[in-house]
Amino acid sequence: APAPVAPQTHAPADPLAEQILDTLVHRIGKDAQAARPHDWLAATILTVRNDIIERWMASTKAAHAAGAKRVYYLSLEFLIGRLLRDAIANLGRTDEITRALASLGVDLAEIEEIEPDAALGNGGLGRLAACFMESMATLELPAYGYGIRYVNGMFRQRIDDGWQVELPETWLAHGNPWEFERRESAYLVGFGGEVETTDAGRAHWKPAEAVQAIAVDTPAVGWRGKRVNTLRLWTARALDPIRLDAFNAGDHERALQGQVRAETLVRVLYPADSTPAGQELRLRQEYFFSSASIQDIVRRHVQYFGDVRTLPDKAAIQLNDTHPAVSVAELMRLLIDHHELDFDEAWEITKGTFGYTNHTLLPEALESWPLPLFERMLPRHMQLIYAINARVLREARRSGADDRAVSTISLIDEGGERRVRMANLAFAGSHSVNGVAALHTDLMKQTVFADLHRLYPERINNKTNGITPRRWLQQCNPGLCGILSDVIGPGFLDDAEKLSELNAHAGDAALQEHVAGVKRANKEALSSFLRDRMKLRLDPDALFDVQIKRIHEYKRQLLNLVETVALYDQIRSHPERDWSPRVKIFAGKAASSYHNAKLIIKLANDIARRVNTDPAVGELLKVVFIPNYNVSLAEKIIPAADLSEQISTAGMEASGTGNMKFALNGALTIGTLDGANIEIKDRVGDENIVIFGLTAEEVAAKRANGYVPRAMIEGSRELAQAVKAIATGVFSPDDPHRYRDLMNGLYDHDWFMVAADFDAYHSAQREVDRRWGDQPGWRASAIRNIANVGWFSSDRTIAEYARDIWGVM
Ligand code: DL6
Repeated sequence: APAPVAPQTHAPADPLAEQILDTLVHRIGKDAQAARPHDWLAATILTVRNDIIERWMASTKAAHAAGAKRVYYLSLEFLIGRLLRDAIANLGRTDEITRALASLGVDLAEIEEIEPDAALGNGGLGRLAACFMESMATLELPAYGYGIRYVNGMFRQRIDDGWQVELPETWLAHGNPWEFERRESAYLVGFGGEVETTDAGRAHWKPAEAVQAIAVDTPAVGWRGKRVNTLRLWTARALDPIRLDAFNAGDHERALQGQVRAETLVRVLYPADSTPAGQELRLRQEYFFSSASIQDIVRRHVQYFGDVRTLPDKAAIQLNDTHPAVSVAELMRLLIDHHELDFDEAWEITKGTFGYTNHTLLPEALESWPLPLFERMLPRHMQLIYAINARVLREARRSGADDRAVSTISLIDEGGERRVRMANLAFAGSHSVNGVAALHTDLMKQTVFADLHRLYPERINNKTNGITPRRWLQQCNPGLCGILSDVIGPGFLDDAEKLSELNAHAGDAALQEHVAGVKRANKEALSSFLRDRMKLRLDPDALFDVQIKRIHEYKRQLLNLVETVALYDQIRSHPERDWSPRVKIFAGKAASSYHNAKLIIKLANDIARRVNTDPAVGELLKVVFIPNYNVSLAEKIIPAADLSEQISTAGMEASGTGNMKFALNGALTIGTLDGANIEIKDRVGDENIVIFGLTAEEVAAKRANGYVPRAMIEGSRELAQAVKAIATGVFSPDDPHRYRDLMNGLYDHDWFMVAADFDAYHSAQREVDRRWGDQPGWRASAIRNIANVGWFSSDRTIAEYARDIWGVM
């Protein structure tokens, strides 16, 4: 535990310091002498919160008074990370709070570091939702995020002997001063049971089981505190938290069973990320949060506007991937069974209200549920899905679709075990379906949604992702931000596209020197953090080459590792060459059931152990796998990166958002023509990015025409040697066969084209070495990256959603 902060004994003169002290005493119940850092953190948050609450209430009132249309962003993940720094920076109060705390003998930076990282997401999709919350408040849109308040969230990753170990994340252990439980906003969510027909001929669902969803609200503060929106996360409670009859009869477990079952719903974020979930609990979670959210939205609408039929005029609901797709059926159920609308009218309202964002084309990640499971858990929804399907298929037939097209459009997958296709449900029930980068959107039209696109050609549109420049530049890289302000003025803080004014200064030697100075300071800070945490010594003058993201075969950490082995070999064979020292940094979590991803983590650690202790390479090459990648860690690593690895198999990374964060912090990208890399390249220019490898089209053609990876491997000396070294246990002498199957996979099928892209990647890395050797050129490129990626601000993305999909701007 962190040591107690040395207390200041005299009374502070600063009124804000007095407020913090007062909060410490009266809300936390400690005095300055007894307070530990966590107490100071809570007291600071509670004090700042007062300011936020006032703005929050004003924002809500203003939206009501204006009768404004509201945006509802439904997402099973919100990877919000820490909130204190974000909130006070957006309120413009960082200096004032730093001073007040200092007068109390407390260091703001120190207490910020102990704020738990709210890890309520897997990766890009969840972090995007968090950036969107901030941008929606910044653009002053009345918006709510809806999700689940996971008690443990994403697992905490520990690395034991190189292997990933998953531990529960206890982010709520010290309480959560940011949240407000709203007991009055509680809804019943049913499961199972049967559907009866009433005397009036209406369907009446009688669930076998019900839990209570209770709202827990967290404020989302926009830039300059102009607006504060609500992130409403649901927690679950049993209707009867303790069955006293059972308890008194001595059956204590049965007495508490209902509560345990309810709590299970909100315990962990199902750690599936592009791998098959297939678990009943996941479907229960999806319905639980969708039902509570839709009930809340409809209740609010009826309360303020009276007539449920005006819903599309006053509410825009965005489905963040298919996880909340059951909301389409839930809204239909409420409109038909509770508000007594007929099917046609309900269907028009539903389509007018929903928008759906697709985030992946990986077939295994396109959610579908076994029909018997779905029907057992949600019998009324199943009836409605059949009715929706009948309507959609009629429209398809009328438009001339043949049997093949009808079977891919169907909401029910009839090939093999019958399954409910959630993407088709979301597509059918939405007036807008968007991809998250230009290539991804094109591929949506050409592949998974080709037939649905032919049927509803107006529906698919692109909204290239973005990131909030507040967290990903201003807060994580204050040094760089200060320099940019000095050169082009602070206008870019309000409009990130103004960063382009830097282009005129990219060749300025003094600016290059300053930007490089900040980068070096950030690399020193990261090195010192890693020295404390991992007992590792890194050379801040080396090229910091970084790949941090979820571990997945399509993201190709393996390509990077195989190339690292090839480089290691070459350095040893040719020590006389002029190698630029490199630090290869990896971090990321693997889904707990994803064998190969976990093996790739072990491989990174095995390579690190061997390379880092080999005197033949000395400081020329170091390999680091940093455990427990999360938002806070990204905030430390990204500002220190020189090179950003965005090397997915073309056509497989929907967008990527890490690519944008690195470029904004002055790293050059080495990447494939995939996802948003393409749009980054278009903006920063070919000479400021290093692109390599097959295009999406070439990957598809290779797969279709019988790709033979063995021939590729045997045809490349570097690749063959590296693969052989890994396969024969050079890096795993304790278990020489550990990587045999992983390497055989490259020989036999190599679905992710590691072998096919290896030579191109290896040459691209030598091109990176060449550019790094020309430091003025590298620095100018770094500045051009910063200057030209302002467009990737999530403010721009949200403005496009608001204008084109939600109709609120
Ligand atoms: O759109 C956010 C993010 C993209 O940047 C990544 O490219 C993409 O892989 C990720 N998709 C998912 C898919 N999960 N599901 N379902 O996380 O979305």
